[in-house]
Amino acid sequence: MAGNPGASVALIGAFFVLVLLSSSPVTTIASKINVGGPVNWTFGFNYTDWALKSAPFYVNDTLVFKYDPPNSTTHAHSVYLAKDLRSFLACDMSRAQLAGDVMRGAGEGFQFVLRKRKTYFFVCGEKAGFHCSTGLMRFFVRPVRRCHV
Ligand SMILES: [Cu+2]
Repeated sequence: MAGNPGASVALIGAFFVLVLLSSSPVTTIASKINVGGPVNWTFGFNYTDWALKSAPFYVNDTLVFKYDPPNSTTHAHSVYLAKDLRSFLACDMSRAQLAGDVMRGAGEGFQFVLRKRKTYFFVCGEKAGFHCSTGLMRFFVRPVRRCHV
């Protein structure tokens, strides 16, 4: 092909510029993740499964828990942090720490930022652990640091 060598060089140059642009590090914007996706924070959804499928979570990501305040048609929900794996597995609320009360999930939802690189054990604290155990309203996440290129 007897093309114009100058044009070819320009094309190759443009190609490499595009490759460089597309492979440049993505700006590290933390994500906002709606817990439970379209079903939000509700009784009977498998949140352990959801968390496994939604991993990885990153430090400074925000979890959003949406749940209606208690009324005549909906049950109350809440967000607690279980003390440790043992309390989490047993749905033992006695040492759990309140994060979002029954009113906090309204509207835009209760937002919880995963600030530390540690394991967070989230549970619904309603009905003395019944929502946690039978209602499957529990999951844990361990956020990781984003890689910086
Ligand atoms: Cu609940």
